[in-house]
Amino acid sequence: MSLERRLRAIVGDSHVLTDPDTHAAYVLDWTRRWSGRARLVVRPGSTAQTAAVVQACAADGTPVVTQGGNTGLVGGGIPHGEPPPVLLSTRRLTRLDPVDPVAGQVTAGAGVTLGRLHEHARAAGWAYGVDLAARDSATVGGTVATNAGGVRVCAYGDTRRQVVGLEAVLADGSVISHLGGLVKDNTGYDLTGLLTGSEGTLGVVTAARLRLWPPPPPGVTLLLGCDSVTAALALLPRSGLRAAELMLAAGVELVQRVSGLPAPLACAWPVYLLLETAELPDLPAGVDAAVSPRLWAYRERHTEAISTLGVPHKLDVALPLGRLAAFVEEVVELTAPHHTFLFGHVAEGNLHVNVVGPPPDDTSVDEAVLRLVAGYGGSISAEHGIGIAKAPLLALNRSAAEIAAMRSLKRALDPEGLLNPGVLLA
Ligand code: 2HG
Ligand code: ZN
Repeated sequence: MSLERRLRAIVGDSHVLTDPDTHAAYVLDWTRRWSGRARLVVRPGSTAQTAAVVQACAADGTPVVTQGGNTGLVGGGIPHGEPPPVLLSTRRLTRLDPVDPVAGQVTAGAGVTLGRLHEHARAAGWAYGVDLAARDSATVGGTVATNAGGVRVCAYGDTRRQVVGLEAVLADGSVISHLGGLVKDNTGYDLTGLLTGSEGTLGVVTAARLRLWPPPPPGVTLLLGCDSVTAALALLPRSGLRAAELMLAAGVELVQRVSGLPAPLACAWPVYLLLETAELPDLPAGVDAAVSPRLWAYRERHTEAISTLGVPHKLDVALPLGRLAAFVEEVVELTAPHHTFLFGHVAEGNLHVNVVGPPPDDTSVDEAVLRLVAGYGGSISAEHGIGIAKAPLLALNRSAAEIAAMRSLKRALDPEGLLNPGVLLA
């Protein structure tokens, strides 16, 4: 039986998309920088179907690229390479169990969006610790597979810190399931930890057991105008921080132009710091500040505003905080004369360097920026993952011994190299 017929038998005809005209939403990423071709798109509706799909693809020798909400920014969920892989969409894996009020945990399917998970947790008197602007499309599976960060890392940590256990399908179609919710469980290799952040290269995440938090009491959102990045860093409160986002004048002005929002403060500043804190922090006299939750729009609209200028080169990096200001100056110089926008989760030294100007397939600016980051002792991927975008540059951050160990793990769990080939390990 052909692979297509086999898959139709597993998931039903309406969940196997073979007409390339129906593939557009799956084979092009949000930024329009990464695109590819899929042999077909398959949308399993359960873990058992996912396992059968992976098994059928393995038997056929056809690679599988897994995709959640297609909000990734490093091409990790976009099909690539020859022969065209099967694209496995996890969006129908929408299991969402009742919140366990004793443990403060919930089990969610890979296809549940972060927005839905937040609502579900809130309705039960809890909060989920990962939040990001793409919350209504980004899925549990995608955020676990990429160990997504977002705007709450300074309060709750990254996705890895929320994951108590996982269910996943391995390359041979076997299912590993560890959803019991034990927070102390010292029984051998931490497969949950290994699969979290593995970007679909070691298995297909189908569900996760997630930690929840007591919802925080109402806080304050404030925007501060600053003379410099150094001045902004000095204003970071040492406690009670729920979010800390840095923006530069170019980005804030672009957001105003594109969205029609008014200037956020009495005058324009070179640097802006958006803070969410438990209570109003003590500020030095004379700081230009505004207080309102609506100020989030200036930050959350950066990504869409930048995309109106062209296809951005998105470089998600982290710097040691003490070297952040110097890096900002140097990277702006390095990327001139292109349009460069810098913003990000400053408490973790995480900057999003967005460069618009170079053609999408020209990687020279990407490489120059990432080499600069490595020279500063920084990370070439703070929260978006490696994907296909940064796979050739992994050695900037990881030693030959580390990469060899990663390759051994990949070979052990996916000997035929069927899962997300080319992602993470070039
Ligand atoms: C954010 O923080 C996302 O808004 C996207 O990580 C960053 O668009 C980007 O470069
Ligand atoms: Zn971010």
